[in-house]
Amino acid sequence: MEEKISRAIIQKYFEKLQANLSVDVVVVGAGPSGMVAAHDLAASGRKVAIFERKLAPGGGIWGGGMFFNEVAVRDDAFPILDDFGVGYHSAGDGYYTVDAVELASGLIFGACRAGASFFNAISVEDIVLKDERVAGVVINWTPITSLEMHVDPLVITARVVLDSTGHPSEIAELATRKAGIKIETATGGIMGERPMWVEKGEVTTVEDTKMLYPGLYVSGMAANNVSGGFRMGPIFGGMLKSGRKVAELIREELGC
Ligand code: 48F
Repeated sequence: MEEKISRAIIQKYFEKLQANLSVDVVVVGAGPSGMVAAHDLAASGRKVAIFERKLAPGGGIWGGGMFFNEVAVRDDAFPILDDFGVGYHSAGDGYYTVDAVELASGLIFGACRAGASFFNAISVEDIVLKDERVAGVVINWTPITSLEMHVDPLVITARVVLDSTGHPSEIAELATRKAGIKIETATGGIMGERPMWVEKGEVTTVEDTKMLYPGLYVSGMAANNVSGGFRMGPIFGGMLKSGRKVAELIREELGC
């Protein structure tokens, strides 16, 4: 019995990893924008692998606002919440609250059920850059990185990589710093997130969701950081809509 359980887990995990060595889309970061994008792309038949540094996917959702585990949305988020079966409750003045745990778990389950493969506790530590195109990611177990063990990584190739790493926009940062490439912003580099302005931030997050360089897209707070957008705190409509928009852009490129 003991051996069977271990064998089943090892076999299934390695099947999953091998099946995802080359994919249509790598999503880096399982926050709200990345998970909506992973869901939409997988639902339209694309092969999607999502790598998350932490043990639990969900990014900044779980903590709500300052650990109060509720987040806010406006009615423009309803179509996406409805797709995932996540509920919302009127708070008056056109604002609604969503239980942070229901939102995080709903997005995780929705993306899994649509066919996206989750790989948690794995960090993306570099990109593959070939012939002036981002062509994949370099991965390693998060504990290896955090314990500074000298262990070489492995590589996942992809037609498209999505940077949905949140505030630090880690993949765009790597691409500009290590590869010296110019990305699709006003300066050609990372402009840095601006202070809190909720109304503006909700809009700029979606506007700045785009292709940054051949093979590299950006969504969510990473899009804000890259293009100098405003932060918006625990309101999540912009994140969800950014994920949906980037999936549409990628679908257009991949022709599906
Ligand atoms: O930050 P995060 O939740 O992404 P998001 O979709 O949403 C932002 C909101 O949660 C919130 C907000 C709303 O107004 O401001 O902050 O932009 O999730 C990003 C995820 O990416 C993971 C990280 O652990 C988090 O779960 N991540 C970051 N860098 C890497 C990574 C990396 N190099 N490799 C793998 N995962």
